[in-house]
Amino acid sequence: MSEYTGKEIVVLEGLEAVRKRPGMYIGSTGTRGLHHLIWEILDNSIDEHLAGFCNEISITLQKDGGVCIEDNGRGVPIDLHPTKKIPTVRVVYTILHAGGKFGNSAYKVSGGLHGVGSSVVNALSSKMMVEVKRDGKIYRDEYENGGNPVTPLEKGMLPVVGKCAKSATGTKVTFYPDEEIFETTVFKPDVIKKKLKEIAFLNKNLKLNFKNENDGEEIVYLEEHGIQSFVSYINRDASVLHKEPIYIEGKSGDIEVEIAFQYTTSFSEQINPYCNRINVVDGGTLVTGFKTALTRVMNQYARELGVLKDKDENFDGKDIRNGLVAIISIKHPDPQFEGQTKTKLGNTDAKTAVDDVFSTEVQRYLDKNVDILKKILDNSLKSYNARKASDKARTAVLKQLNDVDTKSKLAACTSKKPEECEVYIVEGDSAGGTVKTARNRKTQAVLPLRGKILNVEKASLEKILQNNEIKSMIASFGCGIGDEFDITKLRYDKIIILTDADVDGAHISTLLLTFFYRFMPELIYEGKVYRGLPPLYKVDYETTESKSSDKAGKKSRKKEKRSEYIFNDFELEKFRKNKNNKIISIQRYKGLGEMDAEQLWETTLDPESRILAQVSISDTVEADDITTTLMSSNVPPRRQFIMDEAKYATLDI
Ligand code: 28F
Repeated sequence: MSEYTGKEIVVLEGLEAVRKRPGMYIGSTGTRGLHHLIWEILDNSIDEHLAGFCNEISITLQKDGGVCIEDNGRGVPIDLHPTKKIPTVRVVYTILHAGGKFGNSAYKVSGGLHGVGSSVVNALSSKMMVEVKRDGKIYRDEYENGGNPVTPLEKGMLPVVGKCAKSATGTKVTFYPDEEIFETTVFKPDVIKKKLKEIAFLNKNLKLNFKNENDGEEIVYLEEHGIQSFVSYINRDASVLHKEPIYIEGKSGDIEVEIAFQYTTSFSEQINPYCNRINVVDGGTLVTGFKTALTRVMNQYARELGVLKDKDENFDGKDIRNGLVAIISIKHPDPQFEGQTKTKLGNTDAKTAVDDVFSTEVQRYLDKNVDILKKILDNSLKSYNARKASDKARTAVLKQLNDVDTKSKLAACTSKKPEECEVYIVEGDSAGGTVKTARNRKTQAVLPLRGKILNVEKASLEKILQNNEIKSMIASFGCGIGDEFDITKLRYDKIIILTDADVDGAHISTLLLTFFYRFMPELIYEGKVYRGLPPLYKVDYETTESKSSDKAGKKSRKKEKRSEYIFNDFELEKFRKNKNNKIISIQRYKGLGEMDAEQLWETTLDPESRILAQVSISDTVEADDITTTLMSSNVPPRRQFIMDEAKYATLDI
């Protein structure tokens, strides 16, 4: 693009590339990629908010399948672009990499794709409209079939399509995702609402209006207290050590730091770091700075207040973070995102900045709130003591593990090649027995669990390590636990949880997932954990439908008796509505125990015909949300969740 070659060619060269390889720009052409389109447009409005010119954004899902996003910022400039000789707004929307985020001081702190977003969305849309309000006039540009401009220019300028108040500036974008590109063009309101809630927490006082024209739903997201409310929200069902999350803010050099944190009575820690509103899930320097400062400051207080005596060792960072829920949000002028997924912050100055701001401000706060300080130190001391005790217990347990291995109820498989082996964790001894008979002994191991699993959210590490079911799992997986966990030692390629398709089963399965998530999270991140989905019904029926193997045109009208396994109520309903089938009997499986070995093999064990749902965590907030919701002592949300989960397990196949 070193010389001016005519706008059409430039447009096609840039945007064609996006249409050819959409995955490179938005990740995928599935639901995730589809929603990325909204995030890209939204990012531009948020940048305008960060620059200080926009405090309201509206997002509308239209009946006709389009999405409309409007902000009250300055409006994308409509003047003639100095080198491209077309209106700047058209440059922004039709030329890849056009955008003002490089070297523009107003855009110093911003996330996203550095402005390539708008043109990428245009490239992947069958139709797009942009309306800009500036200087009391409304301008409009329109594009079709992947970003081709269809609005004639008047002396190189966009036509004015209306008037507005001079103060009413802003940008409105409406787009229709291209059905030729996307596997689906149906947006999920829940995904969008969750994102908007997060955006509201991270941008206090930014008003976000959501409207779904398909069902009339309208929601306003506005968080006056930003990340402080975010922490309250995460802890909404947890029991907390102090009522309000502590809020810290400050600046160190060019870097703005905001931290909100609150202690709960649980045994886990959760730190969600954001840099320029981007969730850096793998942490990095900003998290290191926070942890270092917190450990130093708290140990200092513990000495001053005599919580730790001269002879005592310092608190470990982990002791101090037990039960901690924190959001760290920094704004950095030049963030370096590292790692394969670019989700780790690398800037060393971010560590110093967070440490500086946090240690100064948290001391200022805690000096005034000694009651809270004491509660935190007491909490640290408890986990310090528990750790000392469990270090001993852990060594003892790890020593015992080989012992457990031979004694446990694990029915091992004969193959020793992890890549072909799987272990079924089965609810109950009786179902376990059937699975043992039915399985492929070479590659399928079975670990029956008795009764309920310990709720690890509510128990100390010492207790957890004494629990027999948990010991058997650690021993059979072979890869240790917690800090000593080593996934390369895992003996199985798949860990398959097999429970009854009822509420109890869903509960057990969630307790198991909590255990994995807390102590062996890599298992989940690496996609090793699955849920086996046993059928709910067996239907015997008579059918007049011809078999697919029949010769074309020669439909056999002969009645035939057949039977079929059905995995959920929705499928059963569909089956009932099929006029060709006359149902003779429906057997409802109340549990795995009701199936014989052959049925169990066919429906749940045979890799050719079984249905497995891979357990994934795409987002730590959500995962933790689930575990905290479940494990809190507050009963109603827990029950609701288990029911939802049970529904999910039978429906989402
Ligand atoms: C619904 C989507 O995209 N909003 C945007 C602005 C405002 C400016 C801008 C955007 C200037 C030179 C590119 C206005 N006035 N909403 C949006 N609002 N882009 S995108 O500038 C873009 C750069 O090249 C803007 C003064 N400066 C910036």
